[in-house]
Amino acid sequence: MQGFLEGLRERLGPAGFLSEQEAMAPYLTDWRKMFTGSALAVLRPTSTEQVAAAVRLCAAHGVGIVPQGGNTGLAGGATPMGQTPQVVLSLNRMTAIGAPDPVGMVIEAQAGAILQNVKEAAAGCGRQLPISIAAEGSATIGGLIATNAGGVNVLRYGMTRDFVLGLEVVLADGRVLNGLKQLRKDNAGFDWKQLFIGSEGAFGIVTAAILRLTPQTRHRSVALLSLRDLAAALNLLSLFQDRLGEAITAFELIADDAMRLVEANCGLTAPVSGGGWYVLIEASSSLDGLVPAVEAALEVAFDKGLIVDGTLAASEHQAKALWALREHVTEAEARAGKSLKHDVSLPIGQLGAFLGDLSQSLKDFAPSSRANIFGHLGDGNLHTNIILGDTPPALCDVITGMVHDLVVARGGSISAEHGLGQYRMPDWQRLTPGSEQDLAAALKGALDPKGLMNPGKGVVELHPQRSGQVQS
Ligand code: 2HG
Ligand code: ZN
Repeated sequence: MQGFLEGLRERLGPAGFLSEQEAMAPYLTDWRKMFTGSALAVLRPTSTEQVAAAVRLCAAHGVGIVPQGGNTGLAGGATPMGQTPQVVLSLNRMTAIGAPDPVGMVIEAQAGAILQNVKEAAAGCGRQLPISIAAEGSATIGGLIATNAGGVNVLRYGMTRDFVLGLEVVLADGRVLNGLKQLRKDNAGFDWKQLFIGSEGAFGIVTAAILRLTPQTRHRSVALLSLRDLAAALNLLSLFQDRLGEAITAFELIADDAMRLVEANCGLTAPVSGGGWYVLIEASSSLDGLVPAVEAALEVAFDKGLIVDGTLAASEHQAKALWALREHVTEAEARAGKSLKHDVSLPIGQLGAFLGDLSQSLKDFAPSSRANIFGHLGDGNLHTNIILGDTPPALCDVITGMVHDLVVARGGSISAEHGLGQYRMPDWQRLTPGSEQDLAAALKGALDPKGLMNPGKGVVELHPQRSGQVQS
């Protein structure tokens, strides 16, 4: 192993090779300290050639590689796991961002470029990259692509996949696939880049991408409303879709309990009296007339009795303050003690029944727990996190398994936008039809026959124990 590590240090230089425990520590645990692993070294290449050289050396020595971007994931996908020898390969020194093309509406970025920086570069030429997540000041383009990240604008713009026009990938044997094309239309053969989007580094390492930009919207309108029940929220969504169409950019749900948690733990105050549920709605457009259209839609909703109370931001400052309430739910939850994360999606029509099942099952299984429910209602994606209270730790797997069973029984997914990582892999194996798992294993066998690309995540032939699922 010493010769192998020397070889890596030689190829990557002293700044690109960390092996001291203290220097490696931040790369070996996720930002929420839910998952911790060990590695022979942390590699920090500065170019695709260096990534390829490191991959070739690892392949020759049978060492696994865990790619890591901003380390902001919630499922342990970028943290090493298991006992096999592994290195972490951080892309955090590959941060180049190309000049945006305002006519072609594209921008090129290396995998380690931070989302916020890419968004600012696009905004500099009057275009936007409307991927919007709370961690955008740290999350990287490579990580977003590897997890096919979602966020609050999916309703209008789609997931990260919808922005990827071209991809450069280092394969498991160290060959480089250069697909940095700017094409919106390319049916010359199958679209191989899709294999690497959302597969969490299990097939190869994303090193750069060409991203699609959209026109900069010039007006936005943000409202916080309280509602009596989920049915009212769905009626409101439908009403807004009828009246505002594609201008609806976000339609976020926050349970009353979740809002109270934000108020109690983050020192913020909702300027709207509670009614069971809150929705935060954003509409945006390049065309004039957005605000009167939103006001008219709200008036109709009030007249129909859908809204208990509400406020429409009168300034950008107020809009940001309303968004802060939604953006602080995760932090408020973390301050409330240990919790289990669930990132589920269901057909929208099944959401109400699912939440009913969940509340009943929690009463039966874990009476001292409470659900923290919020998320992207317009996408059918809710975070049904469970704050454990006095629930015995031994029940964690049972609760998560129960939530996932309820989701699958109603045609849903156990991960809408965060990925499987190492956290959800056991339930994916338990709940996914064998034919789908066989297909995934066949692809893994073809692209990574030695099983060295992000071992245990994305697509897996190991059977790891669920670990570190409790967030404290
Ligand atoms: C969000 O929607 C993120 O705010 C985080 O996906 C969700 O903390 C969570 O569970
Ligand atoms: Zn989310």
